[in-house]
Amino acid sequence: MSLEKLGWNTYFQKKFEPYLDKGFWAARVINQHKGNYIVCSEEGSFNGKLSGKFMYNADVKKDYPAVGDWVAIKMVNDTEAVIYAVLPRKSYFARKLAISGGRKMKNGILVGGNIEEQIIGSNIDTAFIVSGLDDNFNIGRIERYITLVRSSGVTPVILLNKCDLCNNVSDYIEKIDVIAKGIAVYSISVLNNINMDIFDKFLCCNETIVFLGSSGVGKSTVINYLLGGEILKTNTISSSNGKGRHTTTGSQLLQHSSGCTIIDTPGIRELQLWADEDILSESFQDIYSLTDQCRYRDCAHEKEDGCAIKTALEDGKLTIERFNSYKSQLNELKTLKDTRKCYDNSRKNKLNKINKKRGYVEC
Ligand SMILES: Nc1nc2c(ncn2[C@@H]2O[C@H](COP(=O)(O)OP(=O)(O)OP(=O)(O)O)[C@@H](O)[C@H]2O)c(=O)[nH]1
Ligand SMILES: [Mg+2]
Ligand SMILES: [Zn+2]
Repeated sequence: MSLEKLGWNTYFQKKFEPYLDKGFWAARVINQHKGNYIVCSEEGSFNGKLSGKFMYNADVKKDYPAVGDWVAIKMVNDTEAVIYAVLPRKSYFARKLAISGGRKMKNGILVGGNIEEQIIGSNIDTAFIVSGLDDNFNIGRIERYITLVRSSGVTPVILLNKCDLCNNVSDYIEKIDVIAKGIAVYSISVLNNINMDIFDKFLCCNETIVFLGSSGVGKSTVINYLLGGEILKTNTISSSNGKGRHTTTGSQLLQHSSGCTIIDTPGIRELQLWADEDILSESFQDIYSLTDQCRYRDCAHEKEDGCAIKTALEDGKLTIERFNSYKSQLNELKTLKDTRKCYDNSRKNKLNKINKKRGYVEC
């Protein structure tokens, strides 16, 4: 298997230089379950385990290999390898993950407890945000995925699947156009083979594409179609509540005959954002350009005279749903910033204590 067909390029080549001529091989993580990894290299696939030193140095979840990562390995035998390092990521998606008690949901945001970044997939070029044109359609959720993708510097593409179940597709596309200016939107039906040729331009050698979206929208079904076989498990939607059961339980990287790599991800029930507040100026460009026109710089967009947001809401140029989505994401990212600060401080204290015990001096 050539490394190029796994997505290798000059960026990773450069990052691999410290490992060259030292008996290391470059490999890509294609599957991960707890402490077990499957990695793929020029020599084939191996079950990978982390080296003792790696585990000793890894501090937070983000330090561990994730699907899509390039790693430096040494082979033990025909089937096993040891992972020594993760090469710096070109891009990655992370969501907020609760890692300890004391947390609760408040207005849809996870607050309290300790949190960490959980990586869903890495080294990605294009992200397909999939939504079903059935009961699943939720504009607020698509807006959250857009923020997630944009904050990773990856190109988003919106896929509205199951257009066979919908007779007013153009209404949905119009709704998307309002929230996703400049992002390509396609309606498809994988079961009825409608518009499936849109993928031709995305399946390029050396590129990595990922499918994101809630459970049951058809991510694995689309990937099976592209791969030309029933490679991934898919499932019918439970008839009682119209919601998909979680069929895919972990991210997985697959290879397409074009040389493109495709990552399938599990549906996320409540996507909790992990990003900096600044990213909202991209996801909500329309709102930011309105706020620039408010008379007062510190306008709270409530009762102030000369508030451009208020005028746009009255004129129907901005919908209240869109404005509420913006406020809720802003609130969530502000809360995340505060929680991260507390968490980083407590981690720093813990590390200092450990280092003192080991005899290191804090500088
Ligand atoms: N009507 C219709 N059903 C579809 C279409 N695409 C997928 N489905 C059905 O949607 C259901 C869920 O598909 P999956 O591919 O398992 O969904 P998923 O997004 O991978 O779900 P998770 O793995 O749980 O995240 C299956 O029963 C599919 O047959 C489509 O274009 N039209
Ligand atoms: Mg799936
Ligand atoms: Zn205002």
